Amino acid sequence: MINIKENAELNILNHSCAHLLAQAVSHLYPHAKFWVGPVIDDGFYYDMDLGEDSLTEEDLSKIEKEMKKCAKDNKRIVRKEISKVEALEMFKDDEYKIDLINNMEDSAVISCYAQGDFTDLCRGPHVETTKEMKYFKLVKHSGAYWKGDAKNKMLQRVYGVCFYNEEDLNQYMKEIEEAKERDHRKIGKEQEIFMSSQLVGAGMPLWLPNGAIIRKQLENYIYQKEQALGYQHVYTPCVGTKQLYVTSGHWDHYKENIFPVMKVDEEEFVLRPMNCPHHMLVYKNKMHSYRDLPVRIGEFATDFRYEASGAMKGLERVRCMCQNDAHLFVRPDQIGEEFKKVVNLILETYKDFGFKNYSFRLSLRDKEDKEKYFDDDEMWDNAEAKLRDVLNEIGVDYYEAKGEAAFYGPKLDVEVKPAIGPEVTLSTCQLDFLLPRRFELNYIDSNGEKAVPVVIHRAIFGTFDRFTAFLMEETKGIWPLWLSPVQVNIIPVNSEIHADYAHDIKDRLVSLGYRVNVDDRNEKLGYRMRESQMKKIPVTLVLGDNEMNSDSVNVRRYGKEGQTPMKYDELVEVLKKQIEEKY
Ligand code: TSB
Ligand code: ZN
Repeated sequence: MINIKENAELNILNHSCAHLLAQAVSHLYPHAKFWVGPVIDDGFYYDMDLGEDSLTEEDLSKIEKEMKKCAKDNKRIVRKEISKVEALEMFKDDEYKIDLINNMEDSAVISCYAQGDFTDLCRGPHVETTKEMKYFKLVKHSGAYWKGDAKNKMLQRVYGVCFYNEEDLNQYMKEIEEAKERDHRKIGKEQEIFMSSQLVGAGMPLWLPNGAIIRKQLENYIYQKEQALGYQHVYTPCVGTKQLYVTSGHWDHYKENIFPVMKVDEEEFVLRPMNCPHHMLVYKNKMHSYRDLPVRIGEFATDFRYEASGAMKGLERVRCMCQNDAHLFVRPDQIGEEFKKVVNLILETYKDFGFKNYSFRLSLRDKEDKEKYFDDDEMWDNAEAKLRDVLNEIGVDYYEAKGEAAFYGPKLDVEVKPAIGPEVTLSTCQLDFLLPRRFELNYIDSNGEKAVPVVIHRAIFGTFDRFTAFLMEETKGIWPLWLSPVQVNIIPVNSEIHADYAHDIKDRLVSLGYRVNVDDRNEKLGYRMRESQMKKIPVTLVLGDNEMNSDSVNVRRYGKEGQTPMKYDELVEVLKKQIEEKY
């Protein structure tokens, strides 16, 4: 989808359209007051205070009509520059504008834009006349707290988008519809993958049986990969003392994301936001020689993070999550090699899942930010250069982002774009010279001296939560055979005559580990076949007399035309191959 904010012309057009929206609203709701109306990646919005009124879908159509009228009026959009004193006088009845103006410097020259009977504060620029806004649409509305703070008044936010021609608008609206269809929150509900309940708490997802099957497959997949790479998996508690996080430095650098302290007897506990401290202690549990390194400690670890209430989103951003985490304890001379192995594991995994739309971000420190990042320029420069070297050696495309590093070191993040909303990080691989020192970790080097290991924090799936969310959107809920909650749906042509045979096939497949359903309801064959397609079950078997008498099945693969007859033994081979190929 085109990024409107980054397209210079569309940016101006959409910004102008936000004013057109405000003008129309001021006609229909004379008491309306306006906060801000910025351009965003997918159009624009305007936050407004409509007093007691709250908007409905119908209201949006009415506002759109009024916007068309205002556009047709073809008023010139005129820029005026005024002083702060004049601005305060001009908007004296509008507490929102007064708030904006008060935040400007006394000597500021303030610009406003007038179109017909409507004037708004704005930096501009704008298109020249209202008539230029012809092809627009109000997309949706929602509530939004003033300044994003839940303690403030809830305003109405109206979203819209504007283009220079009808085709672009139609194409865009089509893409929005498609994005809504593959939104993991929609698929997750339809396919009973996860739910949430206010009684449990916002951002605390409950994985339903279908979701649990998928998650188990993901766990098995990555566990096997990690085993093969020499990882050792552990189980550690999802709480820790406050002191543990003071020691690690998270208390100073990450406190706003940690759930409040729980006092038990004389001890202070927190729900853990990260697993690094636990794994540091696992490493420290015994002596290590330089020959033992790397030591790779892995865990599917539940974490809790305080995420702002407006930021939570299905499984993508939650407060209770499970990381596919590992901490790799390496010698300095092993950093490059080990980092490379992680990047290759990411690439291999993404290939297996068929992901194509992702980008590597090398997240570096901001040299000026001495508060967030520990002060050791040489160490940072070395670490950053090392990651850069490996990426160049592997030959993957990446971009650099200043100020995105963790407080303990630079990292490589893999960014993906969800169906709806801004990019998020999926995989991450982070270099850390700090925590091993804070936990006083060591190993005996080749000279018999104590040396400090370097830690690589890495999560290939990120969290199972976010990975599954992204997977749902990438597959559009059409699961490959190995992940599908139901893999094979068996339909006996006659639900009495062929039912025993259907159940026999089911039992045989189940004994091989397949997830199988028999649909022997007394419904028409065509109806049951259609339903199997609608549920996107990868393999449908249709069994009639011929099949029953020859230990055969008739196979229909989801998304493919026609049916293929084959012997049961052949089916087993085909299924096995498709699972191996992750088809
Ligand atoms: C990799 N200590 C490291 C770990 O060893 C760590 O916690 N890194 S992290 O903070 O970047 O988190 C790891 C991954 O968790 C992120 O890359 C992201 O994919 C995922 N994640 C982070 N916050 C959330 C959240 N609120 N909901 C779902 N997933 C999240
Ligand atoms: Zn970590």
